[in-house]
Amino acid sequence: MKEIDLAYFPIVGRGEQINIVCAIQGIKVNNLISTPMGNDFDKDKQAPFGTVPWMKDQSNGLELNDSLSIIQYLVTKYVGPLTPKSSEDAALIAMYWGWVQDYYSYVLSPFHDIITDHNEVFWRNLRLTDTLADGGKEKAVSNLTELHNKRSAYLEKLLSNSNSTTFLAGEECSYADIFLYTCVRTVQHTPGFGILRDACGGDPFSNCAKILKICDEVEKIDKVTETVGSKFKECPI
Ligand SMILES: N[C@@H](CCC(=O)N[C@@H](CS)C(=O)NCC(=O)O)C(=O)O
Repeated sequence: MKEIDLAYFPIVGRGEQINIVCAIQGIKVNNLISTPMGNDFDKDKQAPFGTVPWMKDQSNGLELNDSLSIIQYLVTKYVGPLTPKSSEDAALIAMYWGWVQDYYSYVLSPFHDIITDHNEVFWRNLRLTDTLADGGKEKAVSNLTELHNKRSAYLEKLLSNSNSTTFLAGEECSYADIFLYTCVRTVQHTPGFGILRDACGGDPFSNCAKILKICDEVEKIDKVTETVGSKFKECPI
């Protein structure tokens, strides 16, 4: 039985990459909407770290509460197109996924606080004090826009300098490409990230031809577009 319960929020965030990975690997997903946005799952009581994504494998009861551990488990346990072909590939894919995870944590997540008007100081790692304390929302948007430009330029430069491959770690799409894709399209299309698009005068990735090309390649995979549907336009973030 290839079936998991997956608790997350009704946003693209860190959850949609897992839905896409499952669709490609042929794993059925029972989506649970977590508090505070739904009542299928209480992240503060049921997730050991108090965060989502959280998953439970129906076949063996394994519970995981971290997105990288979830994805690596799924592509290793349930062999399919996204299973790395060698130890070297596995390491490179995890490294590129790590770039996206950092970009998410340091750029997208603080933007979420601004977009959703979140003002609880101890929400996560005092990040509100990093981005909002000195100068308020306007300064925070300007700082985060600069950080977005810096972080995306590093990846773009690496991709431009390295041998040109279709995807991040070679000729085959990996779970890192999928997370890159969901984050880039979130920034380009979701209503909430209009704030970053405005700050950039249009597409925040317009100077990132290599990154955009990879996203276009990911989008050619039917299971990706079938899974995502119209979420980039409909989800707030
Ligand atoms: N390292 C974790 C980070 C998880 C995380 O911060 N999740 C956010 C949503 S994307 C969350 O649960 N925020 C609510 C909270 O921290 O209470 C992962 O990648 O799974």
